[in-house]
Amino acid sequence: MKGALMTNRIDPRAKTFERLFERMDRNDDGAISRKEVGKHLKAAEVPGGLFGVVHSKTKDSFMAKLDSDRSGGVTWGEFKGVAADILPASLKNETGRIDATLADSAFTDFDRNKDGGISESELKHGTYELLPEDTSFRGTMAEVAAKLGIDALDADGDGAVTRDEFDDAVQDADELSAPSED
Ligand SMILES: [Ca+2]
Ligand SMILES: [Ca+2]
Ligand SMILES: [Ca+2]
Repeated sequence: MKGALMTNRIDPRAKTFERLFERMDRNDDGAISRKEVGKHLKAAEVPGGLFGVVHSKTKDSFMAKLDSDRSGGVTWGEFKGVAADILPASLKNETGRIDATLADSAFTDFDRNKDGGISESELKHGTYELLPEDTSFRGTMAEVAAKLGIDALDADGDGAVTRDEFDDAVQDADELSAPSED
C-alpha cells in the first residue's frame, strides 16, 4: 500500500479492505475515481443493466457517498467508511456498529446449505432478505451487493466466503470503524 499516511498503522499482512482499495485504485494515485469504480464493477462482473444504468447508478452513489470533499476521487481515509457497508447489515448492533459477536449468527444465516462457505447465490439471497421490502430494484440491488461482496471477501478467489475469510473482514471492518485515533 502506498501513501505515507498509513505506513505506521497497517500491519504487513494486507487486510480485506486495504486490499480492496489497492485493487480499485488501478492507477495507484491514492484515490479511486468514478472511472475506476466502473472498471471495478466490470471486473467483478456486475451486470450493467439496461443502458448500463446499474453501473452508472452504482458509480453515482459510490462517489456521492464516499467522496466527502468532492475532489473527484475517493481516498483511503474516505474509503474506510465503506468497510462496514460492504458487510451484511445483520453484523451491526443497535448502535449501527459492526459487532463481532454477531458474526456466528450472520454467517450461519447466509450459509443456507451449511457447507461452511457463503456462495454468491447465498449472499444474494441473504442480502435480499435483509433489504427493506420497499427497496426499489431490490433484486438488482441484492445482485450487485452479492457480486461486490464476493469480490471483496473471497480472499482466495475460490468462489465462496469461508468462515475465516468472513472473520478477517469482520475484524478488519471493526478496526476501521473504531473511533479514529489520528
Ligand atoms: Ca486512482
Ligand atoms: Ca454455503
Ligand atoms: Ca474463499
